[in-house]
Amino acid sequence: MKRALLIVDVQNDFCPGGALAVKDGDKVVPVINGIMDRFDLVISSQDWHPADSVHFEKWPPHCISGTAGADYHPELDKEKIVLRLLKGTENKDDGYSAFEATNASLTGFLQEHKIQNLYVCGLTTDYCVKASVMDALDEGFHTYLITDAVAAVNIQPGDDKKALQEMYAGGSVLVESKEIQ
Ligand code: VGL
Ligand code: ZN
Repeated sequence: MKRALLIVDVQNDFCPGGALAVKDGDKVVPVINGIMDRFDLVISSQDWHPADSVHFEKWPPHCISGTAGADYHPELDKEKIVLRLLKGTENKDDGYSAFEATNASLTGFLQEHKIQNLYVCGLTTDYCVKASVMDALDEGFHTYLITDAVAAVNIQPGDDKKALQEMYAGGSVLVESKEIQ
């Protein structure tokens, strides 16, 4: 069975020094770079907000389209990324899930490429990674969450563990990067 890697929001604003930095956000980068070769194809998503989004009533402004904060982390290996999904692009749109991208259909793309297994990693465990995993399950994909290739916002301590539990209860498989052969 063919498998794809979905890299969620590995962007400067979610990494140390960024506008919505999460602890150890940058630590996912070498892990992700190290596993890309094990997949039939690699897809990324980016949070890509307009400057005046309702999203910023809940969050400090971050990942504004076209800014340096919205760029991928500079060390992320971009060569293998064949589809770049942009989400949260409208003023009234949180766009947490990569399946809500407005420039392409992730479901359509995966179906076209006969991908049944989707492995998800990136930022952030408790928002965009979780939303993407839950949508992938709803769309009928065999869905895997790579536990050592994610980092969380953790507004409340333990939000990361709760998110992992929700993804597991929803039917996703929790794997470590070293288990992916
Ligand atoms: C995200 C909070 C706000 C994420 C995006 O990428 O997980 N979190 N916008
Ligand atoms: Zn956002």
